[in-house]
Amino acid sequence: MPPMQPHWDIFCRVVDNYGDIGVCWRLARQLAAEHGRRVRLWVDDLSSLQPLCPACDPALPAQALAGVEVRRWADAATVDWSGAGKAADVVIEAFACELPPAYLAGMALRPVRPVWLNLEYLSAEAWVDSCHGMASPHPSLPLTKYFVFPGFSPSTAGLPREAGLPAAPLAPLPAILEISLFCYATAPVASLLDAFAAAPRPLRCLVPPGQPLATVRACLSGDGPWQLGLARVEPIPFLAQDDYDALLRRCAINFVRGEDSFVRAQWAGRPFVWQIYRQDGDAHLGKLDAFVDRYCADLAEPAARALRQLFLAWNTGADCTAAWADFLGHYDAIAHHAASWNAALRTQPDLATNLVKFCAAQV
Ligand code: TRH
Repeated sequence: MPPMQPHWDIFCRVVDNYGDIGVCWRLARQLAAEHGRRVRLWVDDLSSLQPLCPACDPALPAQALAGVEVRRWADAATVDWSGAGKAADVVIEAFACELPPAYLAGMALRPVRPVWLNLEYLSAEAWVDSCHGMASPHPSLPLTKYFVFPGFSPSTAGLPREAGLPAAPLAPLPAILEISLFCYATAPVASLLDAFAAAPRPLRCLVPPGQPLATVRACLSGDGPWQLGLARVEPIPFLAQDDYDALLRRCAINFVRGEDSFVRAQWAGRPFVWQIYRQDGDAHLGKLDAFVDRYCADLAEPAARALRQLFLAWNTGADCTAAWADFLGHYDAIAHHAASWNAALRTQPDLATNLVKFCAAQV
Protein backbone atom coordinates (compact mmCIF):
# COMPACT_ATOMS: atom_id res chain seq x y z
CA MET A 1 0.00 0.00 0.00
CA PRO A 2 1.48 3.43 -0.90
CA PRO A 3 2.17 5.64 2.11
CA MET A 4 -0.55 8.07 3.11
CA GLN A 5 0.05 11.55 1.68
CA PRO A 6 3.18 10.60 -0.27
CA HIS A 7 3.82 14.02 -1.88
CA TRP A 8 4.98 16.95 0.21
CA ASP A 9 5.86 20.49 -0.92
CA ILE A 10 7.86 22.72 1.41
CA PHE A 11 8.08 26.44 0.59
CA CYS A 12 10.97 28.38 2.10
CA ARG A 13 11.74 32.07 1.79
CA VAL A 14 15.12 33.10 3.15
CA VAL A 15 14.58 36.18 5.34
CA ASP A 16 18.24 36.45 6.31
CA ASN A 17 21.01 34.23 7.64
CA TYR A 18 20.75 30.44 7.44
CA GLY A 19 18.03 29.50 9.92
CA ASP A 20 15.03 29.40 7.57
CA ILE A 21 16.78 27.23 5.02
CA GLY A 22 18.59 25.25 7.75
CA VAL A 23 15.32 24.11 9.33
CA CYS A 24 13.59 23.42 5.99
CA TRP A 25 16.54 21.49 4.56
CA ARG A 26 16.69 19.21 7.59
CA LEU A 27 12.96 18.59 7.59
CA ALA A 28 12.88 17.89 3.84
CA ARG A 29 15.74 15.41 4.09
CA GLN A 30 14.22 13.63 7.05
CA LEU A 31 10.75 13.33 5.52
CA ALA A 32 12.35 11.74 2.45
CA ALA A 33 14.84 9.49 4.24
CA GLU A 34 12.80 8.30 7.22
CA HIS A 35 9.20 8.61 6.09
CA GLY A 36 9.56 7.75 2.39
CA ARG A 37 7.86 10.98 1.33
CA ARG A 38 8.47 12.55 -2.11
CA VAL A 39 9.51 16.02 -1.10
CA ARG A 40 9.90 19.12 -3.24
CA LEU A 41 11.65 21.99 -1.49
CA TRP A 42 10.90 25.37 -3.11
CA VAL A 43 13.52 27.97 -2.16
CA ASP A 44 13.68 31.64 -3.19
CA ASP A 45 17.43 31.94 -2.57
CA LEU A 46 19.32 28.78 -3.43
CA SER A 47 22.67 30.45 -2.77
CA SER A 48 21.88 30.24 0.96
CA LEU A 49 21.38 26.47 0.73
CA GLN A 50 24.72 25.93 -1.01
CA PRO A 51 26.96 26.48 2.09
CA LEU A 52 24.88 23.98 4.10
CA CYS A 53 24.75 21.53 1.20
CA PRO A 54 27.83 22.00 -1.01
CA ALA A 55 26.35 19.74 -3.73
CA CYS A 56 23.67 22.37 -4.38
CA ASP A 57 24.13 24.35 -7.61
CA PRO A 58 22.27 27.66 -7.12
CA ALA A 59 22.06 28.13 -10.90
CA LEU A 60 19.89 25.05 -11.45
CA PRO A 61 16.09 25.43 -11.50
CA ALA A 62 15.63 21.83 -10.31
CA GLN A 63 18.00 19.34 -8.74
CA ALA A 64 17.88 16.15 -6.68
CA LEU A 65 19.80 16.46 -3.42
CA ALA A 66 19.77 13.87 -0.62
CA GLY A 67 16.53 12.38 -1.90
CA VAL A 68 14.82 15.80 -2.08
CA GLU A 69 13.77 17.61 -5.27
CA VAL A 70 15.05 21.14 -4.77
CA ARG A 71 13.23 23.71 -6.90
CA ARG A 72 13.54 27.41 -7.60
CA TRP A 73 10.66 29.29 -5.93
CA ALA A 74 10.10 31.61 -8.92
CA ASP A 75 9.22 28.60 -11.08
CA ALA A 76 6.22 27.78 -8.87
CA ALA A 77 4.51 30.78 -10.52
CA THR A 78 5.05 29.44 -14.04
CA VAL A 79 3.82 25.84 -13.59
CA ASP A 80 0.26 25.16 -14.79
CA TRP A 81 -1.10 23.82 -11.50
CA SER A 82 -4.44 22.95 -13.08
CA GLY A 83 -2.83 20.79 -15.77
CA ALA A 84 0.67 19.33 -15.88
CA GLY A 85 1.50 20.34 -12.31
CA LYS A 86 -0.26 19.07 -9.24
CA ALA A 87 -0.17 20.56 -5.78
CA ALA A 88 1.17 18.11 -3.21
CA ASP A 89 -0.80 16.11 -0.61
CA VAL A 90 0.82 18.15 2.15
CA VAL A 91 1.99 21.74 1.74
CA ILE A 92 4.28 23.34 4.29
CA GLU A 93 4.51 27.11 4.29
CA ALA A 94 7.62 27.69 6.37
CA PHE A 95 7.59 30.64 8.75
CA ALA A 96 4.53 32.33 7.21
CA CYS A 97 6.36 32.77 3.89
CA GLU A 98 3.08 33.11 1.88
CA LEU A 99 2.59 30.62 -0.92
CA PRO A 100 2.78 31.73 -4.55
CA PRO A 101 -0.84 32.66 -5.51
CA ALA A 102 -0.79 30.34 -8.56
CA TYR A 103 0.14 27.41 -6.35
CA LEU A 104 -2.51 28.29 -3.76
CA ALA A 105 -5.13 28.31 -6.52
CA GLY A 106 -3.80 24.91 -7.64
CA MET A 107 -4.27 23.54 -4.10
CA ALA A 108 -7.95 24.48 -4.22
CA LEU A 109 -8.38 22.62 -7.54
CA ARG A 110 -7.39 19.25 -6.11
CA PRO A 111 -10.36 16.90 -5.52
CA VAL A 112 -8.80 15.95 -2.19
CA ARG A 113 -7.54 19.21 -0.67
CA PRO A 114 -3.95 19.21 0.54
CA VAL A 115 -3.18 19.44 4.24
CA TRP A 116 -1.74 22.95 4.53
CA LEU A 117 0.63 23.68 7.38
CA ASN A 118 2.26 26.90 8.47
CA LEU A 119 5.46 25.93 10.28
CA GLU A 120 6.13 28.56 12.95
CA TYR A 121 9.38 29.56 14.62
CA LEU A 122 10.45 27.62 17.69
CA SER A 123 9.60 29.05 21.09
CA ALA A 124 9.82 27.73 24.65
CA GLU A 125 6.95 29.98 25.76
CA ALA A 126 3.96 28.23 27.35
CA TRP A 127 1.35 29.78 25.01
CA VAL A 128 2.55 27.73 22.03
CA ASP A 129 1.07 24.58 23.64
CA SER A 130 -2.46 25.87 23.14
CA CYS A 131 -1.82 27.36 19.68
CA HIS A 132 -0.24 24.30 18.12
CA GLY A 133 -2.62 22.75 15.57
CA MET A 134 -4.96 25.75 15.36
CA ALA A 135 -6.96 25.86 12.11
CA SER A 136 -7.53 28.95 10.00
CA PRO A 137 -9.94 28.68 7.05
CA HIS A 138 -8.91 30.60 3.94
CA PRO A 139 -11.25 33.63 3.45
CA SER A 140 -12.23 32.73 -0.11
CA LEU A 141 -10.80 29.35 -1.12
CA PRO A 142 -11.97 25.95 0.22
CA LEU A 143 -8.72 25.46 2.12
CA THR A 144 -7.73 25.35 5.78
CA LYS A 145 -4.33 26.26 7.10
CA TYR A 146 -3.04 24.68 10.33
CA PHE A 147 -0.49 26.40 12.52
CA VAL A 148 2.26 24.08 13.63
CA PHE A 149 4.45 25.11 16.53
CA PRO A 150 7.70 23.29 17.21
CA GLY A 151 8.52 23.28 20.90
CA PHE A 152 9.79 21.57 23.98
CA SER A 153 6.60 20.15 25.47
CA PRO A 154 4.59 17.12 24.31
CA SER A 155 1.68 19.45 23.41
CA THR A 156 3.74 21.05 20.63
CA ALA A 157 5.03 19.63 17.33
CA GLY A 158 8.37 18.81 18.97
CA LEU A 159 11.86 19.43 17.61
CA PRO A 160 13.62 18.36 14.41
CA ARG A 161 15.60 15.22 15.27
CA GLU A 162 16.81 12.48 12.96
CA ALA A 163 16.56 8.81 13.94
CA GLY A 164 19.69 7.42 15.54
CA LEU A 165 21.19 10.82 16.18
CA PRO A 166 24.28 10.33 18.37
CA ALA A 167 24.98 12.50 21.40
CA ALA A 168 28.45 13.30 22.66
CA PRO A 169 29.40 11.14 25.66
CA LEU A 170 29.48 12.94 29.00
CA ALA A 171 33.00 14.18 29.66
CA PRO A 172 34.66 16.38 32.30
CA LEU A 173 36.31 19.65 31.32
CA PRO A 174 39.04 18.54 28.86
CA ALA A 175 42.71 19.56 29.06
CA ILE A 176 42.34 21.65 25.91
CA LEU A 177 39.01 23.39 25.90
CA GLU A 178 37.55 23.33 22.39
CA ILE A 179 34.85 25.94 21.74
CA SER A 180 32.79 26.78 18.66
CA LEU A 181 31.68 30.39 18.29
CA PHE A 182 28.59 30.99 16.10
CA CYS A 183 27.09 34.34 17.04
CA TYR A 184 25.69 37.63 15.78
CA ALA A 185 27.70 40.85 15.61
CA THR A 186 25.93 42.20 18.72
CA ALA A 187 27.46 39.59 21.07
CA PRO A 188 30.01 40.91 23.58
CA VAL A 189 32.83 39.09 21.82
CA ALA A 190 35.52 41.56 22.96
CA SER A 191 34.97 40.66 26.62
CA LEU A 192 34.90 36.94 25.80
CA LEU A 193 38.25 37.30 24.03
CA ASP A 194 39.61 39.15 27.08
CA ALA A 195 38.53 36.21 29.23
CA PHE A 196 40.16 33.78 26.78
CA ALA A 197 43.42 35.76 26.91
CA ALA A 198 43.51 35.34 30.69
CA ALA A 199 42.53 31.65 30.58
CA PRO A 200 44.58 29.47 32.95
CA ARG A 201 44.30 26.47 30.60
CA PRO A 202 44.82 25.91 26.86
CA LEU A 203 41.79 26.75 24.81
CA ARG A 204 40.94 26.53 21.10
CA CYS A 205 38.11 28.66 19.76
CA LEU A 206 36.80 27.87 16.26
CA VAL A 207 35.18 30.76 14.42
CA PRO A 208 33.04 30.30 11.28
CA PRO A 209 32.93 32.96 8.57
CA GLY A 210 30.32 35.71 8.42
CA GLN A 211 29.27 37.67 11.50
CA PRO A 212 31.27 35.54 13.98
CA LEU A 213 34.60 36.03 12.21
CA ALA A 214 33.88 39.68 11.33
CA THR A 215 33.19 40.38 15.01
CA VAL A 216 36.40 38.67 16.13
CA ARG A 217 38.38 40.52 13.45
CA ALA A 218 36.94 43.82 14.66
CA CYS A 219 38.50 43.08 18.07
CA LEU A 220 41.85 41.62 16.95
CA SER A 221 43.93 42.89 14.07
CA GLY A 222 44.75 40.73 11.05
CA ASP A 223 43.08 37.63 9.69
CA GLY A 224 44.05 35.08 12.32
CA PRO A 225 44.64 32.58 13.66
CA TRP A 226 45.37 34.52 16.83
CA GLN A 227 47.21 33.41 19.97
CA LEU A 228 45.94 35.12 23.12
CA GLY A 229 47.90 33.77 26.07
CA LEU A 230 47.02 30.07 26.20
CA ALA A 231 44.07 30.58 23.89
CA ARG A 232 44.17 30.01 20.14
CA VAL A 233 41.39 31.61 18.12
CA GLU A 234 41.06 30.05 14.66
CA PRO A 235 38.92 30.89 11.64
CA ILE A 236 37.30 27.78 10.16
CA PRO A 237 35.40 27.34 6.89
CA PHE A 238 31.61 27.21 6.84
CA LEU A 239 30.85 23.49 7.20
CA ALA A 240 28.21 21.37 5.50
CA GLN A 241 25.27 20.98 7.88
CA ASP A 242 26.08 17.42 8.98
CA ASP A 243 29.73 18.36 9.55
CA TYR A 244 28.65 21.33 11.65
CA ASP A 245 26.50 19.00 13.76
CA ALA A 246 29.58 16.78 14.26
CA LEU A 247 31.62 19.83 15.30
CA LEU A 248 29.02 20.61 17.99
CA ARG A 249 29.36 17.07 19.35
CA ARG A 250 33.14 17.43 19.43
CA CYS A 251 33.42 20.80 21.21
CA ALA A 252 33.26 21.15 24.99
CA ILE A 253 31.20 24.35 24.73
CA ASN A 254 29.22 25.67 21.77
CA PHE A 255 28.11 29.23 21.22
CA VAL A 256 25.06 28.95 18.97
CA ARG A 257 22.41 31.33 17.70
CA GLY A 258 18.99 31.67 16.07
CA GLU A 259 16.96 28.49 15.88
CA ASP A 260 18.55 25.56 14.14
CA SER A 261 22.07 25.61 15.64
CA PHE A 262 20.39 26.22 19.03
CA VAL A 263 18.47 22.95 18.65
CA ARG A 264 21.53 21.10 17.39
CA ALA A 265 23.56 22.20 20.41
CA GLN A 266 20.92 20.51 22.56
CA TRP A 267 21.13 17.32 20.48
CA ALA A 268 24.93 17.40 20.84
CA GLY A 269 24.28 17.13 24.57
CA ARG A 270 27.10 19.53 25.44
CA PRO A 271 27.09 22.82 27.38
CA PHE A 272 26.11 25.70 25.10
CA VAL A 273 25.50 29.43 25.14
CA TRP A 274 22.59 30.68 23.03
CA GLN A 275 22.29 34.02 21.31
CA ILE A 276 18.66 34.46 20.35
CA TYR A 277 17.64 36.24 17.11
CA ARG A 278 16.79 39.86 17.97
CA GLN A 279 13.26 41.14 17.63
CA ASP A 280 11.76 44.63 17.74
CA GLY A 281 10.81 45.89 21.19
CA ASP A 282 13.11 43.32 22.79
CA ALA A 283 10.42 40.64 22.39
CA HIS A 284 13.26 38.12 22.10
CA LEU A 285 14.26 38.63 25.74
CA GLY A 286 10.96 37.15 26.95
CA LYS A 287 11.57 34.15 24.70
CA LEU A 288 15.08 33.82 26.04
CA ASP A 289 13.76 33.83 29.62
CA ALA A 290 11.13 31.24 28.75
CA PHE A 291 13.80 28.90 27.47
CA VAL A 292 16.22 29.49 30.34
CA ASP A 293 13.42 28.91 32.89
CA ARG A 294 12.51 25.64 31.19
CA TYR A 295 16.12 24.57 30.74
CA CYS A 296 17.16 25.36 34.30
CA ALA A 297 14.08 23.92 36.02
CA ASP A 298 16.07 20.80 37.00
CA LEU A 299 19.49 22.41 37.26
CA ALA A 300 20.52 23.13 40.85
CA GLU A 301 21.96 26.43 42.06
CA PRO A 302 24.59 27.83 41.79
CA ALA A 303 25.15 26.26 38.33
CA ALA A 304 21.73 27.50 37.15
CA ARG A 305 22.61 31.05 38.17
CA ALA A 306 25.94 30.85 36.33
CA LEU A 307 24.20 29.67 33.17
CA ARG A 308 21.49 32.31 33.42
CA GLN A 309 24.03 35.11 33.92
CA LEU A 310 26.11 34.10 30.92
CA PHE A 311 23.05 33.77 28.64
CA LEU A 312 21.87 37.18 29.79
CA ALA A 313 25.23 38.91 29.32
CA TRP A 314 25.70 37.27 25.92
CA ASN A 315 22.29 38.47 24.77
CA THR A 316 22.37 41.99 26.17
CA GLY A 317 25.91 42.82 25.07
CA ALA A 318 27.11 43.20 28.67
CA ASP A 319 30.69 42.37 29.64
CA CYS A 320 30.71 38.59 30.05
CA THR A 321 34.14 38.07 31.65
CA ALA A 322 32.84 37.24 35.14
CA ALA A 323 29.86 35.26 33.85
CA TRP A 324 32.16 33.18 31.63
CA ALA A 325 34.45 32.38 34.58
CA ASP A 326 31.45 31.37 36.67
CA PHE A 327 30.06 29.19 33.86
CA LEU A 328 33.41 27.40 33.53
CA GLY A 329 33.55 26.99 37.29
CA HIS A 330 30.31 24.99 37.12
CA TYR A 331 31.19 23.13 33.93
CA ASP A 332 30.69 19.61 35.30
CA ALA A 333 27.20 20.32 36.64
CA ILE A 334 26.22 22.13 33.42
CA ALA A 335 27.62 19.30 31.26
CA HIS A 336 25.74 16.72 33.31
CA HIS A 337 22.58 18.73 32.90
CA ALA A 338 23.08 19.09 29.12
CA ALA A 339 23.25 15.29 28.87
CA SER A 340 20.13 14.67 30.97
CA TRP A 341 18.18 17.42 29.15
CA ASN A 342 19.14 15.74 25.89
CA ALA A 343 17.99 12.33 27.16
CA ALA A 344 14.67 13.72 28.40
CA LEU A 345 13.93 15.52 25.11
CA ARG A 346 14.68 12.35 23.16
CA THR A 347 11.75 10.60 24.83
CA GLN A 348 9.41 12.89 22.86
CA PRO A 349 8.53 12.26 19.20
CA ASP A 350 10.38 14.44 16.70
CA LEU A 351 8.92 17.17 14.47
CA ALA A 352 8.83 15.15 11.21
CA THR A 353 7.09 12.19 12.89
CA ASN A 354 4.59 14.53 14.54
CA LEU A 355 3.84 16.26 11.23
CA VAL A 356 3.26 12.97 9.43
CA LYS A 357 0.81 11.90 12.20
CA PHE A 358 -0.90 15.28 12.31
CA CYS A 359 -1.50 15.25 8.54
CA ALA A 360 -2.77 11.69 8.52
CA ALA A 361 -5.35 12.72 11.14
CA GLN A 362 -6.70 15.52 8.91
CA VAL A 363 -8.00 13.20 6.13
O1 TRH B 1 21.68 31.72 10.71
P1 TRH B 1 20.80 31.97 11.87
O2 TRH B 1 21.05 33.21 12.60
O3 TRH B 1 19.29 31.92 11.42
C1 TRH B 1 18.29 32.78 11.91
C2 TRH B 1 17.39 32.15 12.87
O4 TRH B 1 16.86 30.96 12.40
C3 TRH B 1 16.26 33.09 13.22
O5 TRH B 1 15.37 32.46 14.09
C4 TRH B 1 15.56 33.44 11.97
O6 TRH B 1 14.54 34.29 12.22
C5 TRH B 1 16.56 34.06 11.05
O7 TRH B 1 17.60 33.15 10.78
C6 TRH B 1 15.92 34.48 9.77
O8 TRH B 1 20.99 30.75 12.91
P2 TRH B 1 20.47 29.23 12.88
O9 TRH B 1 19.01 29.16 13.04
O10 TRH B 1 21.29 28.53 13.84
O11 TRH B 1 20.84 28.72 11.42
C7 TRH B 1 22.16 28.44 11.02
C8 TRH B 1 22.20 27.23 10.12
O12 TRH B 1 23.48 27.13 9.52
C9 TRH B 1 21.97 25.93 10.87
O13 TRH B 1 21.20 25.05 10.06
C10 TRH B 1 23.37 25.36 11.04
C11 TRH B 1 24.00 25.83 9.77
N1 TRH B 1 25.47 25.90 9.77
C12 TRH B 1 26.17 25.02 8.96
O14 TRH B 1 25.58 24.18 8.28
N2 TRH B 1 27.54 25.11 8.93
C13 TRH B 1 28.24 26.01 9.66
O15 TRH B 1 29.49 26.04 9.58
C14 TRH B 1 27.50 26.89 10.52
C15 TRH B 1 28.24 27.89 11.36
C16 TRH B 1 26.12 26.81 10.54
